Amino acid sequence: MNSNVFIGDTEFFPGIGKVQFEGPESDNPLAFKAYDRNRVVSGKSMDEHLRFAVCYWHSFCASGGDPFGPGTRQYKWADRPDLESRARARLDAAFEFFSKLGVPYWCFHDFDMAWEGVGVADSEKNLQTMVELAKERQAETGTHLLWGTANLFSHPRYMNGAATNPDFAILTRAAAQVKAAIDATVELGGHNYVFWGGREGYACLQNTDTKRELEHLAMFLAKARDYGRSIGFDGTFLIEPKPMEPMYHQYDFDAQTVIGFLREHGLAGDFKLNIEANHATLAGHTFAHDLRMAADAGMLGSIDANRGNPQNGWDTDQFPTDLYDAVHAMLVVLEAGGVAPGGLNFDAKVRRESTDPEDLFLAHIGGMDTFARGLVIAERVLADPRMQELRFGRYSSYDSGNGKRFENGELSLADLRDIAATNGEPRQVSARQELVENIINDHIATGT
Ligand code: XUL
Ligand code: CO
Repeated sequence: MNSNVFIGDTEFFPGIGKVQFEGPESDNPLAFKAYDRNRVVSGKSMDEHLRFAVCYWHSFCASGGDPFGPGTRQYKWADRPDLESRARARLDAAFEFFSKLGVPYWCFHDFDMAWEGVGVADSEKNLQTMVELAKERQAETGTHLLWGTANLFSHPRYMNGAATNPDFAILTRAAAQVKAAIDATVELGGHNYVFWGGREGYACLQNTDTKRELEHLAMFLAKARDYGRSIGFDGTFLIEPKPMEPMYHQYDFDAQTVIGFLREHGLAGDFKLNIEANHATLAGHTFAHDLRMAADAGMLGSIDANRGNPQNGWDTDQFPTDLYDAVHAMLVVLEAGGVAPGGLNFDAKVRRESTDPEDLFLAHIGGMDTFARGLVIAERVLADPRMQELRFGRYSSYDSGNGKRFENGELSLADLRDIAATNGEPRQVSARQELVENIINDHIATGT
């Protein structure tokens, strides 16, 4: 990475230099306290484990608007006179930010990086213009693309869905966008391509042919996969589960729903899951639950790192600062052997009341330090023999004898009945949940 303080013709974050690791004793808010990129944890550097990415949409497009009022942040790139110069300045600001933060990856949607044209060809041209500039900026700063995606949910034409729209004409527009976004992802060397089906679902069950819509979705994904492979994309396709919002019900409800869908339609070889914390909690799970379900299926592809607000039920996309959550997430990631070629993308936005450019740095520094700490603590928890015993030791009755024969499929239901009848009432075995929780807290308290 070069040492330029800014990219292009303007410095968008003046007064802020490269963010450095200063360690736990530092009181500099613009320094990392825990994220020490080359520190080795569990045999790999923090960078290799964490693969942090900054998302384009929340950080450089959203200005803080909510359903009750407009944006609160004044972006320097927003006062450029036309759409193209605004998009170019925004991209320069983004790469200045990536470079100063020292983050290795970024992620984008087609129309947060570019702007939508008057038709398919015009939109493709706009995206291509921005891809060329992004390619230069990637090379100048050493930032890589974790994933690209197409926004198939904001434009009013997608109000009834994209790949699951009852109107074939809309599906073709979605296909055009996905084709161009895959082209852009490949051009920029992206490691993954994401599908988040925000409008793929329904608002009213009685006016929806759910069976046909799901078949259309599977066909659409298969054709996108075929196209990607045909142009040399060898990365992972990712589905990002979310149960609701904006739709009343979304088809990609949670990890297990998506795993079942991918297996049913023969897509499991090319597609994995991008698990987002706040989506898992919206589905009534914990973040770690959906990570574990994906990991158990061999389909943990990537992570959208954020958090919700326990007091309400929507997708607040807050920066992940909850250490307990991060420890539980990293326990799954470490056990799964990592998320590469995925990473940890901060799909998170600073609060509407956080209006200084510096807030964007503080938010990312906090998220990166939280996961770095989570990683170090998770390594210790996994290395604690008590934890292994408390989890895996519970299943020791299946390790030999009849338990093993059951696992091997050698015992019938009648055989199981006979074993039960001979053995009498099984002895009670405590699950020791409180001990598990206490041990994890002890490791957290030991620090990083
Ligand atoms: C929406 C969301 C999206 C996806 C990409 O809740 O998480 O930003 O990550 O489309
Ligand atoms: Co997301």
